[in-house]
Amino acid sequence: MSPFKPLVFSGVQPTGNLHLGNYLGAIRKFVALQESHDCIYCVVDLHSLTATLVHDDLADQTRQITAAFLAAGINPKAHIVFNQSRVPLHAELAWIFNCVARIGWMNRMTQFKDKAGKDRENASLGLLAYPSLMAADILLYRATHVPVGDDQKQHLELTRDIAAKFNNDFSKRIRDLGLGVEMEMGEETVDGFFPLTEPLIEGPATRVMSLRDGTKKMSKSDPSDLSRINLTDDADAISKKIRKAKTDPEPLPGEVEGLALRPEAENLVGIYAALAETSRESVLSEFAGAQFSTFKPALADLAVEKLGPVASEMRRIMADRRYVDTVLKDGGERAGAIAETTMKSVRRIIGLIGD
Ligand code: AQP
Repeated sequence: MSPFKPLVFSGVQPTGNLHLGNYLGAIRKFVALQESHDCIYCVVDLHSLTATLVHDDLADQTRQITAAFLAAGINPKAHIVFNQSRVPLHAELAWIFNCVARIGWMNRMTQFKDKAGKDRENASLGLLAYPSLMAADILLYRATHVPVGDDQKQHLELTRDIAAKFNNDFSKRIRDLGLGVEMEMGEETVDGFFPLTEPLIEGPATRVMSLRDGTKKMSKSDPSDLSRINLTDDADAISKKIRKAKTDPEPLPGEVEGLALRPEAENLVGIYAALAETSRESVLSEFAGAQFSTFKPALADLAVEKLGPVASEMRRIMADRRYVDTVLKDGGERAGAIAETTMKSVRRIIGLIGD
C-alpha cells in the first residue's frame, strides 16, 4: 500500500486525430477511474512540440482532445481537466528532473529510438528529454496511479527511477525538513518525497494495433488513415475501415492460444472484447469457427454503437469553444495550486531560494 494519498494522473498529446487505441488504451479507463479516485487529466501540449515544433492547428487539437475527454464522460468539475502549458511548473520540474535523470536512461527509451529513427543526431533535444517532462507531469501532483497504454510502460518505469533517485539523493534534506513520507525501499524504510507511481495497464486492448498491419501500433501519425479508426469517424468510415482491415484466410479459433502468430486476428478480437467490455475468451466462445466475413460486420456494428455517441457528443462540445476554454482555464487554476505546493517543497529540498 502506498503511503501517499491515491491520485490518478494521465495525459494525451495533441498530435492529431484521436483513435480507437487512445480511447480503449487510455481515455475509457480515465472515465472508469473517476468512480474510485481523484483524477487529473491533462492535454500535454508541450509534449507535442517534441516531434514537430510548428503545428498549424495545435490549439484546435488541444480543444478537440479536451472535447473527447468530456464526451467520453470525464467530469471536469469533480476532477481536473487542463492543458499542460497553462501550468508552467511542469517545465520547471522537468528541468530539475533533467538534472536527476542520466543520459544513458534516455538513450535506452524505445519510443525515442523509434521516433528519432536513423537520424538521431537531428532529433530534437526535447524528444530525448520527453520522459523527464512526463515524469514531471505525474510527480508534480505526486500522483500514485497512471492509466496508460502498453507503449508507455517503459516511460513509467523511468518515472519511478527518477522519483527513487530524487528521494535517495535528497533523503537527508527531505527528512530534516520533515517533508518525507515513510516508504519501503527494499529492506529499508526511508523518507521519500515522491511516490513510486504505479502504471495501470490492464484489459484486452492495452496495445491496439494498426488495421493494416497487426505488428504495428495503431498511431495518430501513421500516414494511412485506413490504419486507424478515428474517434471522429462516422458510421460509414468505421464500417469501411473494419471491412478493409487486413486479416488472414483462417476462421476464428475457439481458444485464445489459437490467435498466436495471427496478429491481425488477435487485434480484431481484442478490439471486440474491449468494446463489448468482455474477455477475448468470451468473444471466441461466441465466434469460434466464424469467418471474417461474419465477424467483421459484427465488429463494425459494435464499434458504431459504442463510438457513435462519443463522436456526436464531441462535435456538440467542439461547437462551444468558449465552454471548452473555460474548462481548461478552471482546471489549470486548480492544477496550478496543487503544483505550486509541490514545487515550494521541491525548491526547499534542493536549496533554491523562493517564497
Ligand atoms: N495503439 C494504442 N493502443 C492502446 N493505447 C494507446 N495509446 C496510444 N496508442 C495506443 C495510449 O493513448 C494515450 C495517449 O497517447 P499519446 O497521444 O500521448 O501518445 P502516443 O502513445 O505517442 O500516441 P500515438 O497515437 O501513437 O501518437 P503518435 O502517432 O503521435 O506517436 C497513452 O496512454 C498511450 O499509451
